Amino acid sequence: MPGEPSVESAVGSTGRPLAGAATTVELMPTPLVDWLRAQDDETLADLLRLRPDLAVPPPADLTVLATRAGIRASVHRACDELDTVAPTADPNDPNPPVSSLTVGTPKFVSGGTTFVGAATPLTLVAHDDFWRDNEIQVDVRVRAGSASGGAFTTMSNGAGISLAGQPDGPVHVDLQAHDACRTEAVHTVDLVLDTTPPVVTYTQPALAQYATDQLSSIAFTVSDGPQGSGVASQSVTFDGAPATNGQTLDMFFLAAGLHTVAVTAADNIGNSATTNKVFRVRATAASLLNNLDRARSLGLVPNVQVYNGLRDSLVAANQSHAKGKHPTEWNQLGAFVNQLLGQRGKGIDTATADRFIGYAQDLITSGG
Ligand SMILES: [Ca+2]
Ligand SMILES: [Ca+2]
Repeated sequence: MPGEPSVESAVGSTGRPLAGAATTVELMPTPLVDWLRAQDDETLADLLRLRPDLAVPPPADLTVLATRAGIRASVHRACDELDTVAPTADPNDPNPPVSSLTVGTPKFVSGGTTFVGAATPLTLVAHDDFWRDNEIQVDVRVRAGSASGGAFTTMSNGAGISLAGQPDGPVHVDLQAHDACRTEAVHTVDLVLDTTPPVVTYTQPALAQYATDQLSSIAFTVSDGPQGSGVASQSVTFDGAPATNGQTLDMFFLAAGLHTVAVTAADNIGNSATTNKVFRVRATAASLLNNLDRARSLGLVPNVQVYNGLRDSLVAANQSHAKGKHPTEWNQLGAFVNQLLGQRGKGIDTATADRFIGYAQDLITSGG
């Protein structure tokens, strides 16, 4: 407007403000009233013929005319009639608006790449040196991957952009702000959408079922994939208790039945998932015999008569198993259970006896 400062911001080749660039403010070199005074009568007559709104009521002088021509409604009326492809250089509105995208949280920036999640707010922000923010609109186009082209959608300044339905990976948001007079050059904000938690791959335990004399371990890798924001955290539990990657799983110390390794991993956007690995521990007549010998060597069966009695039952059960005489095998395992019930806490450690009782009962119940 005449007499008011015009603001000229340093801009890059794309039309976007250069981050950190100095902004210079200077007075318009020629106020509109001076420009009007410099025109001949014919030019002024042309102006009033093209802009009849400036002539009603008749302006008292050129100062009134200049003031009237500089009010917002008047500039709007003038610009509405412009060819938007080649707008004229209206001195009241010399610059197009400048738009950008405000990226909320969760957000993760790494190596110049901005990762966002499904819930990350993306908000249009546009400013102009003549028009108010609510008088600016922004044309928006979202492209996934290497897609090009597509239609723009005109949105209100301050509106949110949704990436719903876009696949994970690179997403490009094309922006073009426009006010009543000027249109910004299209520019692009590059994002990477990450809505997927890291993937857990178990290498151990590898089997669905282990005998009670076997060993395994907890071994896994976690990856967020080539386009993911990266693994931010990971933790593992075994049967609900804290565990570690690489930890040995010694079935001798585990109860019969199902056991669960659970790895919880989150990426840098906060996508998190827990991946379970479930396996069963089940005795065989042979593994029970090995378990008993190991318990003896560990000092858990201090009474040698008790050890020999238990061992006789298991040797008999193994022989029946080898002959395919399973009902006889189960009877001998039943005798083993009764011996344990009679000696638990006496001739054999209580916890070990209870675990062996569970092994034998599970074996009988499963018909193994
Ligand atoms: Ca403008
Ligand atoms: Ca991810």
